[in-house]
Amino acid sequence: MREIVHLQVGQCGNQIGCNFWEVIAEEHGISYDGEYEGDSELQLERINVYFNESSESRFVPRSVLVDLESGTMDTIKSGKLGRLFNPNSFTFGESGAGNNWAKGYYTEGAELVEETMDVIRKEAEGCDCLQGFQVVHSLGGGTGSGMGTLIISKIREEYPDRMMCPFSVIPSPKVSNTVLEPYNATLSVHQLLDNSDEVMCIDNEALMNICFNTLKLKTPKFPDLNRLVSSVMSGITASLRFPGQLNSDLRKLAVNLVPFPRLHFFLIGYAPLTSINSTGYNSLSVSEITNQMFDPRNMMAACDPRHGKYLTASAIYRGRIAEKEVGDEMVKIQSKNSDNFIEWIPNNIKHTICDVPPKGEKISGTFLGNNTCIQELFKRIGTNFSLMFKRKAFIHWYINEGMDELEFTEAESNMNDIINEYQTYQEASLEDIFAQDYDDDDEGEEYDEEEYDEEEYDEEEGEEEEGEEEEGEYQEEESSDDENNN
Ligand SMILES: Nc1nc2c(ncn2[C@@H]2O[C@H](COP(=O)(O)OP(=O)(O)OP(=O)(O)O)[C@@H](O)[C@H]2O)c(=O)[nH]1
Ligand SMILES: [Mg+2]
Repeated sequence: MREIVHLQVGQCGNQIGCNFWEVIAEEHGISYDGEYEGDSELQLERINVYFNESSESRFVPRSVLVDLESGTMDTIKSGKLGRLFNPNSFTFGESGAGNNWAKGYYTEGAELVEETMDVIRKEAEGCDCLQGFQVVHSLGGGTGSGMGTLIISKIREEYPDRMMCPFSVIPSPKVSNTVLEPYNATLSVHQLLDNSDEVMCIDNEALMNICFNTLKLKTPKFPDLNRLVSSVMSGITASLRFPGQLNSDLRKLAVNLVPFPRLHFFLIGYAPLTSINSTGYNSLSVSEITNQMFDPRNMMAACDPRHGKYLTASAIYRGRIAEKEVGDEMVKIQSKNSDNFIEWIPNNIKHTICDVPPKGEKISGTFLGNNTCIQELFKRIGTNFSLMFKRKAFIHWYINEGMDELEFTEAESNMNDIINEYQTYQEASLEDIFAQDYDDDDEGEEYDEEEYDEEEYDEEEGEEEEGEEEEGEYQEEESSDDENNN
């Protein structure tokens, strides 16, 4: 089995993480006591991707829960999921990171990280064929961002060939008004650029907009935002958790979505978006679901895909849907928005169908896009970072934890670089690429470097995936068994 180790760090990470477990436990027929009470073989077929089966045939989430304050953990333990998690999978401190990334990365977090790594190692060692890690955390506070990215870098060191897939919550002044958030988020993005393979960007600003404008909630709270996140997380992971027409894993997802190693920050979306009261009342057609999925209003990052270009995209459908119907819709949406797709990556939308629909819906769609407009998100944070950093405001809090000011400068310029890279690819036309092939000496430097990286990346990912894509469905299903055995 291709197992995933899940981590949830800090308050936000733990709140969203628990929502995720609630949703997937229900989808797989697992009670909050860890007993199987389901009614379909499909629920158990790939259950090992996220759950360990204990000797008393209890199903236990392969989850590591971390926070620098104990309050979050106490709430979980006394809540409805309290008995679901393994008691040994909680690691926590007492003092918190007080919104300070440096406390999470360099001081308080560094003290706890070895204990956490022990728990992670134990989970990883228990796996038959670990495919990778997913981490849920916020980039705005101190623990999820600082300690979260510290854990990510430690995992990268120990498991360099496993996939790292963070679900990162991006701060917005519309949701919280902590002044240090642009610092914490920029320092985190600096880390995520190097140490992760695919980042699902969850932007609190967009979640808030969806709650106001689409769900018509007057005073949205975290549970409302988190319900949106758990729908999309359940959608993204559906093709990993259930057998489907195309079996999928974290690496295949990345191979198809990431054309250049640094450009791995995804726009995610979900359809149908319904408030809790109207779940189950609407039944949409595949065509309506598709249109909603590609609608900027359904995107969970406050960036407009019409301002950028899709390098790649992936659509995950759930429910009993015919392959042909989805294929037709994909062709339609791509030709309708052809200006929006980069011309030098042909066939850049992939789709998968998972037969099992989410609870309360007949069909649903989850969208993953690698769109150059994600730079708008980085610009929003980067601008606020620079405003404060110019005057060195609040820097002493970080320096006091032993951090060097140089790290701020590096993080700022790394963020600017990634913005420029997205912009360069957005503007690159087919002609530029051909012109560049013939013109090695001037101007080509940046592309050359990227091309080199890309080749290296392909090699690492192996030829198997590439071959599969071309050979189509049957091959893919067969070869996924091979993968399980290696
Ligand atoms: N969507 C969502 N965002 C949250 C939630 N809780 C906190 N946030 C956001 O996360 C950021 C604050 O991070 P937290 O996760 O509370 O902080 P932490 O990781 O516990 O770190 P410290 O408390 O500073 O040690 C802010 O941007 C909040 O808006 C949540 O349940 N859902
Ligand atoms: Mg906290």
